[in-house]
Amino acid sequence: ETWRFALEEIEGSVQHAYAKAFQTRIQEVSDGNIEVEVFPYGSLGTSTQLTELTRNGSVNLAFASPGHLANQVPETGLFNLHFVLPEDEAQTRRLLQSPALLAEFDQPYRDAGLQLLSLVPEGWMAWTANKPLRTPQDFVDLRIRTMTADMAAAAYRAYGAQPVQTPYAQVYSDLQLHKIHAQTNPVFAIEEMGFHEVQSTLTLPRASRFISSVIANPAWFESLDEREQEWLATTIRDLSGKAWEIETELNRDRLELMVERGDLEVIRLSDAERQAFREASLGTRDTYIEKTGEHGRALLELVLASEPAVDTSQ
Ligand code: 6CS
Repeated sequence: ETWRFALEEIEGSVQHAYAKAFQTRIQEVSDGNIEVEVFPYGSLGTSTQLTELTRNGSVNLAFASPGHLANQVPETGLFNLHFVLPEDEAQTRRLLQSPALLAEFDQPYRDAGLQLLSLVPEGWMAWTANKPLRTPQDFVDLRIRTMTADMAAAAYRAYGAQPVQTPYAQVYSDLQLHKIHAQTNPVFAIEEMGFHEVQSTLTLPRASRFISSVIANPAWFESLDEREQEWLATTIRDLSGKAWEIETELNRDRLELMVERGDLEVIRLSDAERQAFREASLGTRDTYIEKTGEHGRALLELVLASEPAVDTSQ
C-alpha cells in the first residue's frame, strides 16, 4: 500500500527530512507493507491548496502550517502569536507533545474536515529585511510578507507594519521586485529559498517559533485497520522527538553557512529589545480570543500557564 504525503516545503527542508524519516520508520514498523510517496512543495500547489487536497482525499497526509491554516482552523492562530510559547526548548517540547494540548486541537481540525496527527517544530522565526529590525518603530510602514492567515499578519500589524499575505512560492520574486521589504521564516527556509540573496539583514528576535502540523484525511484515517493505525501511531510518536533534532541541526548548519559566506548581517536582539516587542504584541492575544472565543481563551491560558516566571524588574 502507498500513502501519499504532501509537503509545504522543498527538498532539503525540515518537512522533507521529517517525511523521509517517516517513510523509513513506517517501512520498518510495517515490515515493508506501507510505502510513502512524498510530494515536495511545488508539485501540488500552495499550502492552502494542499490542505484542500487532504480534505478531499487526493492525498492522505500533509503538512499544514498555522500561518496559513489559521484562516480555516482559527485555534491554530495561537502559534502565530508572539511571546506566547515558552522560550525554553524542553518546556516547549513537553507542551507540543502533550496529549492534553493535542486533544484541544482535535475538534477544531475536525470541524475543518481534517485529522490532526502531530505538531511539528521547525525553529525560531527570523526576520529578514534590508535594515536591522531592533525596535517596533523599525516596522512602521514596513511591507513585510507573512503567511496568508489573518493572525500571521496581525502579529506584525501590532508593530506598525503593513503585512502582505502571500503564498511561499511568491516571496523570492516579490523581494526581488521590491514589492515587499521584508519577510519572516525559520533560518533553514531563508537559506534554501535563497531569500538571503535579496535581503541584507537577518534579525533573530526569538519572538515565535514556526510550528507546523501533520494532518490526514479523516475518512482515510478512519478506514485504516487496527494494524495500520498502530504503525501510524508508532511512527508519529517516534518522530516527535526526532523533529526537534532535525530542525535544530538544519537551522544551526544553515545559519553557519550564511554567516561563513557573509550573506547577511546577523542581528540578535537583547532581552531589553525583545521586551519592547513583547509589550507591543500583547494586544494580539485579544485579537486571537475575538477569533476563537472561549475555547481559544482556554487554549491561550493553557499555553501561558506553562510559561516560566517573567522577570519584570527590567
Ligand atoms: O512561509 C511559508 O509560507 C512557509 N514557510 C515554511 C518554513 N514552511 C511552510 C510555509 O508555507
